[in-house]
Amino acid sequence: MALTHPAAASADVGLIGLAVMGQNLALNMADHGHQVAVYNCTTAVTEKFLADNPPAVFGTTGGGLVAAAELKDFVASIKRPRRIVILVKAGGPTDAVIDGLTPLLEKGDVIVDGGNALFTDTIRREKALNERGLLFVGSGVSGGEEGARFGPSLMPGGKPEAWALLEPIWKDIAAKVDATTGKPLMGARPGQPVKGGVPCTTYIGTDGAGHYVKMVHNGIEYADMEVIAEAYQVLQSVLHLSTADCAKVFAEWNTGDLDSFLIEITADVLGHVDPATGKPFVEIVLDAAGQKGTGKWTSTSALDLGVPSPTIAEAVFQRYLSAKKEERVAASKLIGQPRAPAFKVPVTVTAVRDALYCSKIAAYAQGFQLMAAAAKENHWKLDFGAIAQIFRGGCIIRARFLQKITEAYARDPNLANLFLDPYFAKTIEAAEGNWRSVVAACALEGVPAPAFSSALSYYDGYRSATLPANLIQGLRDYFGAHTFERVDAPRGKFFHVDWPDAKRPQLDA
Ligand code: NBP
Repeated sequence: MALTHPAAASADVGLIGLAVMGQNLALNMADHGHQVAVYNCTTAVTEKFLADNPPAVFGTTGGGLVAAAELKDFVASIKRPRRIVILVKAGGPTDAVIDGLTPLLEKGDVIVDGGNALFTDTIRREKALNERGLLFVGSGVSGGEEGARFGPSLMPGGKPEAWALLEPIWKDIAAKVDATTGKPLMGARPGQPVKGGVPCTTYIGTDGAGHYVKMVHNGIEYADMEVIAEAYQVLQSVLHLSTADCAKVFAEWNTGDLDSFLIEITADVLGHVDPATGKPFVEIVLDAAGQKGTGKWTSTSALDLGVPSPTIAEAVFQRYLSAKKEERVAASKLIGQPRAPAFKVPVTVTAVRDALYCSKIAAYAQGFQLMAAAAKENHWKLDFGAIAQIFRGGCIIRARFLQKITEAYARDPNLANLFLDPYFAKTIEAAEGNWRSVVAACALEGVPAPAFSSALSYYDGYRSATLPANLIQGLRDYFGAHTFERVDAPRGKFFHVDWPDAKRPQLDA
């Protein structure tokens, strides 16, 4: 289907990048009554997209698609001030699209980057575009293909005047949740607008705030998936459940506090049978996890800001370890199986559930502490209750328990850590014994559970009035004269001991 010239200034919004996310977001906007001008670098992709989605698809919604083969015709077809959403590969491709677009735009137009950009890139791009009189929004888009099509969670950052231009469309297309319960709401059929409800989008903050929050969302997602994978491994390796029985356990868990998209699809994936072999699908999938880098970015940011986020980082490291498949296979032959433990710690399915839930709370506690530190560093005013609420619908980490986070920040907007909120404190108190039993059983039986155990150590470290860092300070003062503070002197006053010189050269070596 050859593309014709669209009428000048006829489209409400433009969208560049017709891969998975772009196509689905364009259809979502059209479903909500918007005329969407679309453009893709490879024109054949645009032609096929239009052919696959003729005007009849949108019926009487008033929405639809127009397309141009040339970027200048695409730009001319959009009403001013123009709103142009970019959904292309993050990094170089995003810069290339912005560079091509900028000379064609006019003062007051807004570019919206919906890709997974690194927040520092977003800050740089916004500054450069603002200097040219253009507006820029870096918006996290979560929910994958299905979310983009029927309601994603959207995390926009930029100038308030840029958000004001984007807000009506973003609120139309975002997932919706019930205002009181936070439960996701559905339309009468997929694609049909939801009546009422709170849209899963809110203004996050200036410049890179939206992409920062999306990055931490992804870091939490890594941890969430790792703790689910560890629960599956404990069910298999410690409790010796079949894959089909594991699927049933996850389906059961999905009816309680763990009710979430990821637990629901875990039951589906574990229950799926490979048609070619008749085996459970997961048993034919190679155990080498991939990644696209947002978990690493989150962990790097945690290291940069000095915020302990071990469970998120462990999730990233465990993916790296999983990817070393051949080395692990060789090591398993050389090192062999763990020795039989001197004693056993009894573990139940409920104990595994508790370990999963507590570890998940720890990962979210880390993610929210990280966002708080970044907000301070970057002068963003983040509303954590609202952020937890926009995660309730549309996105990959959507979960019933996020409502508890919203409620926790309603009780105390300055909450230092989720562990300090009465609901979470009580929940962990009730489940702590089971959490410890699972971690102990894994250690005794040689089953790796790095997220479960690092989350527990993080919890124990956080609630410890004293840690052995006094010894670390003593050692640092010994070999490097790094000084130390005293427990019986005011904070910020530093001391040093003249250690015996004789031993210092040996330690330095
Ligand atoms: P991809 O990330 O696979 O990007 C493909 C798109 O980028 C195509 O439209 C391609 O055009 C375009 N593109 C490339 Br590659 N280089 C280009 C260039 N130099 N100039 C212009 N266009 C270029 O697509 P996606 O999976 O739909 O993701 C889009 C964005 O959304 C990414 O930033 C991604 O990280 C983010 N995201 C993805 C998901 C998800 O579940 N997939 C979820 C949330 C966010 P072509 O057709 O001409 O090659």
